[in-house]
Amino acid sequence: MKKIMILGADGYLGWPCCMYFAEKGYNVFAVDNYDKRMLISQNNLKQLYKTPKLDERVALYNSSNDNKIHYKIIDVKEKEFRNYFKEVIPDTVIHLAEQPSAPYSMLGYKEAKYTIENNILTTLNIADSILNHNKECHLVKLGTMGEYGTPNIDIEEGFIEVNHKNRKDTFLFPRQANSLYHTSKIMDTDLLWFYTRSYGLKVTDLMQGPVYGLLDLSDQNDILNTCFNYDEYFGTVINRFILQALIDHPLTIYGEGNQTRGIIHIDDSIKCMHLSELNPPKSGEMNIYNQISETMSINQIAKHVSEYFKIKFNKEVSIKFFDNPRIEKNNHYYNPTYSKLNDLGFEPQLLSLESIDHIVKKLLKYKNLIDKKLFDPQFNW
Ligand code: USQ
Repeated sequence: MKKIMILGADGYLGWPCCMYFAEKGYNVFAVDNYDKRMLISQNNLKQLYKTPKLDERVALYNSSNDNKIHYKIIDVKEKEFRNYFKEVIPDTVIHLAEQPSAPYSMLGYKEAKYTIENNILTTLNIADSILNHNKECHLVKLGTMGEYGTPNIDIEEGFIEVNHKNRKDTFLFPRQANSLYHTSKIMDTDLLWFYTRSYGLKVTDLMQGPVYGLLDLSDQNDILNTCFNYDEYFGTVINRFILQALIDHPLTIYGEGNQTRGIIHIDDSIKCMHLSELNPPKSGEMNIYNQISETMSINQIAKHVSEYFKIKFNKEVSIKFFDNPRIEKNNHYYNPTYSKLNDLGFEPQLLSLESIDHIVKKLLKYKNLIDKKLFDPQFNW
């Protein structure tokens, strides 16, 4: 059995990833240190429903599945991680153990420092553990489309060939992000590119857009659902809009709503990680994939959500435009290339009435738990 270590296993993507890879017959080693739970409680936020901690989830999962998940509660940037890596010697590491919120990283120096330290030092510790204990290990690292920002040229998949004064070379595509969180991801990419070209590591860096939805594993018990954030820090735009519409709260569009992003359903996100796992680069090469299913402006997302609620519930969804609390371009060119995962067999599901319906059906029973105080943005950066 192939050994896969999933870091950040208690998170929105991490836990479904553990179940998915276990179902596919991998030997799964789940790692987390509960930092995300700590950040949520420290900032008086909450998730839509409570989820059992990783140790309980693993016990629950293992009680009804033959392929058992292993787990360890440790901090990926510390020495215990290196020891665990040495003990397991994984074939693949999926690195999701980062502070994932752009607004959180911009709150102040403490939050910026936490984000930069956590995100860079986890990545460094993983790269160095691979280098010292199993150079054949494939690192699949979650990056973000936000690393590129919104340049006024087409965005390539990771690299660009530059022709300068009659000489040519290939470089990482220019990156210029809008938050310190996104900037920490740029630093990760640089660090991993260094390890790849200098020491021959095998790295896949996934430039993912905002994710939405809940994973659909056929026999998944509700208690094994992934966590669901909808606050202004840890909730992503589509998940927030769906919950807002469910309780007749206006959709919170920041700025004019013309900012455009690449989006992806959580099922697709995990399928792409699997495809990446199955197609490691050669030693010394770095695969960079733009992991999105389609691009859409925030206004278009709001339109899809509104149309769904009109058709299914005969509800008029209202919209409230806020002065953008973020520093980001409101109107911009956006044309990313995203074909490499499709070449590997990825068939994206798009945001549609059906996909929204699927999410709404899963979340409807939690409607009374939605706290509308978490919707309007309170923090400007
Ligand atoms: N937005 C609204 N209204 C809201 C929330 C967001 O208009 O209520 C807008 C934001 O201004 C932004 C866009 O929606 O332009 C996306 O915001 P988001 O909160 O959904 O996503 P973001 O902060 O960019 O970060 C999320 C994840 C992060 C991941 C990133 C991918 O939290 O971990 O890396 O999506 S990307 O956006 O491509 O960089």
